Amino acid sequence: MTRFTRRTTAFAAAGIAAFTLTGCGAGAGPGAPDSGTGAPSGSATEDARKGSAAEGGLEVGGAWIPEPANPATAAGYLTVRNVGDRDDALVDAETPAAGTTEVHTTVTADSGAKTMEAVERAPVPAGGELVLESGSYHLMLMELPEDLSAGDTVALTLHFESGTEIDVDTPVLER
Ligand SMILES: [Cu+2]
Repeated sequence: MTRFTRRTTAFAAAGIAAFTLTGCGAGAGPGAPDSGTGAPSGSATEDARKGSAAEGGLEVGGAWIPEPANPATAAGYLTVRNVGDRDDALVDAETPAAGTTEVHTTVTADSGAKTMEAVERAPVPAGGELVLESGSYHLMLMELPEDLSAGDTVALTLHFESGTEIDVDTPVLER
């Protein structure tokens, strides 16, 4: 709990706006004409390049990282399908490609401004799915030791509340 609070504070100090515009894609809209429009469906070619893996009743698909506009941070998007009969939740993620990886959600303030917050769990209900995408839950990769470019592959490990761990090779793709 302490760690969570401290991270939230750190975001405020570092400037949430910068992350919002460059890290998450949460600010996609009129000012970002190149992002978002085809994201939910994507092309068949692009989908084939995305990462997938399965373990313990959980299936991960459509894993990808948009090539970061800001070299300091990157977002990770994927879908987790729970084909088991037990509720689960994504609680953590890690990769050698980032010093810190967090599970974030996107919140809309009364003003309409979108910011993001670290969460301790993102639910994956039995028979349901968790979608990590721009403007919603997503992974936040921070403190990148090296720049990520389209064509790179990131070894991502997802940790679930049930104890299940899933490794998924996640490609960096152009936005
Ligand atoms: Cu984020």
